[in-house]
Amino acid sequence: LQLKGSGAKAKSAEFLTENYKAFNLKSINDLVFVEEKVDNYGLKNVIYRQQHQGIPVYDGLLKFHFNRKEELSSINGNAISNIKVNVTPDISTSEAENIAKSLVAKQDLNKSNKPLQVAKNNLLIFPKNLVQGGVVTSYLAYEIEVTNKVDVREFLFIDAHTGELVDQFTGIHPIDRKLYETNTNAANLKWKEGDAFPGTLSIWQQNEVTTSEHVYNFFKNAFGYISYDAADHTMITVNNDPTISCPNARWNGTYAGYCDGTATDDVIAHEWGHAYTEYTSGLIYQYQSGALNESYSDVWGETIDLINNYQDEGENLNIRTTTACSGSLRWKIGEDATSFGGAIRDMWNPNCNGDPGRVLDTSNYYCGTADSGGVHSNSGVTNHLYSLLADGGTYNGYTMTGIGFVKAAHLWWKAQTTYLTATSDFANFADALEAAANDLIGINLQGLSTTGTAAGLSGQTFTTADLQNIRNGILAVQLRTSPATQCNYTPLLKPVPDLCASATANPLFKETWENGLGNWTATNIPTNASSWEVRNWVVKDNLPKGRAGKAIFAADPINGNCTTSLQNGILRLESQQITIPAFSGGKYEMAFNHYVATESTWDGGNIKYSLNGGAWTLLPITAFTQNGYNSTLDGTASNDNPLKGQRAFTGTD
Ligand SMILES: [Ca+2]
Ligand SMILES: [Ca+2]
Ligand SMILES: [Ca+2]
Ligand SMILES: [Ca+2]
Ligand SMILES: [Zn+2]
Repeated sequence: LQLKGSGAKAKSAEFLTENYKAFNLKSINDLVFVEEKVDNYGLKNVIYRQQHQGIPVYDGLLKFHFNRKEELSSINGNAISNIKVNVTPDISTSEAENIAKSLVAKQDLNKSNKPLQVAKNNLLIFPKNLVQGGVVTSYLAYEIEVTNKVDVREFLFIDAHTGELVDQFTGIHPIDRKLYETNTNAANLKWKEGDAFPGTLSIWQQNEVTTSEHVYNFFKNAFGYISYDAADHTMITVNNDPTISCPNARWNGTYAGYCDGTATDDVIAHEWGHAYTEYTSGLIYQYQSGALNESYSDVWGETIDLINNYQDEGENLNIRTTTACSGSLRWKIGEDATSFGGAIRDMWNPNCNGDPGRVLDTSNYYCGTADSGGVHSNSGVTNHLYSLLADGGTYNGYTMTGIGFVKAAHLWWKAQTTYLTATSDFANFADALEAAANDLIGINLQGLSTTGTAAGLSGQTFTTADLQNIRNGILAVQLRTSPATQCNYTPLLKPVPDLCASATANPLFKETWENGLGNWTATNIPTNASSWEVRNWVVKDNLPKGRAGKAIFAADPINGNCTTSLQNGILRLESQQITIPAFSGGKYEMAFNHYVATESTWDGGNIKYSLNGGAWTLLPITAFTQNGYNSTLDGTASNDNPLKGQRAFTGTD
């Protein structure tokens, strides 16, 4: 897309003039320019607001993002279609305010008993259910902020025709922590925000409550990112979680759980790090993506440990200049976790715990499938890079000058939030780090703090010299070097010869997806319909590996969990009936291009056929002449995939 306009604002206007219909809008006049601004990293954004007959639409914002060259790189936000409301109110502004105040007065929120007042009142179009999901219905409503300036700050949306409450949410955003013992049953709640601290909490429980706050403050102060979902989610901890095989700790998508004796500040910040990763890059937990996921957790865990002035009494935390494993505890993970019996990983010298310090560290780089493809070992490679860049050092013939924690943390954060995707590997990470460092050149970075007080601007900025440092580090730990040779990996799908001319000239059936779903039938078959998030097959033209044409795609998302939000089921795609003529000789062959990236052995796909209306039967592995099913889906009780135990294409290259 070539935009001719000069500058971000002109380019956005040009884009909208040509493409406003893509947002389901009837007229270009439904969008008004709001502002052009520069973000905290200095990159330009242009914002438009949607209106309906001159009335602004609540959160009807479209945001245009520009890179440093002021090229349009992405657009996000909301455009609400199908607004059908009478825009002349029947209720006056003051009537609506009185309704709002009397509603809040009845809600038992005003603990401080200070007088309620209206701080804001806007007439707007309110799209109800935009946040909750489901069918969005638009209302003409007054948005009224009712506050007592102490402990009440509520946003109410009052229907401007009927005076009914359409929606309400709070504007009070304190950190919200909860601590449970053994499970999240209400009776086992041991501590919640506002309770006396430490009260009767054990040292491990205290660590969990305190470090959760450090984590919350760290991301908020440095990156303006509020709790792990960027929406101030309650941070729930379960101590002594009996469902964990001890000694261990984990983030399960809902809460951080610990065995007794594992909850030290670095381990706790590590577990929360998984939650932040889940909501930002979404790195999957497998092979190098999983190792990166693990490494991000160690990076946040140890950074927070080293700056939080907590659980550090009497420890030698000096910068390390040799590969010695003893002496300084700097860069050790879990050094205070009594049940681990010592540190479980070492970021400065991963070899101290049998983990690789670079990709071609053949005696320590893990190639197998255990531990999700070595996520807790191979994390050593990028852990090592972080420690080398933060503190400086020489390794593998390259010298890095220390850039310190402020720059290192911002570099890792920018890479994770802007560039990494669910399946990024070390080579992608190398690209991400270089791009992120480029983005951050010349920007005054926010300092680091784990307290309730932000550090403020650090005065530290990335320079082109840092970029060279980062490149040296990437070379030192060999991020762009594939482990495929040393690990003897063969690809899931091997290159195959082109089809012969006679096979392509006159096929009995052919599908290119150029006309969408066509005569195919796509269905969701959830095992548990109530928690299943519907995801449909979609025709895509941006295909993996730069392949031309179109394909039909079904996502294998990592949302849900294995207990309360089951996402197991089948995305089924059935062709029309294909009539096969009765040739007297030769054989029938089917060829298809495909790409697979699923959680290896848990999720996957296969082909079933029905002959003359008979039962659906798995196309057997023996029928394939090329690239048959690469594996079998886990058939044990721990796999709740309805296809469990079947041959399938599973995993990813
Ligand atoms: Ca420590
Ligand atoms: Ca500490
Ligand atoms: Ca310590
Ligand atoms: Ca530590
Ligand atoms: Zn972890």
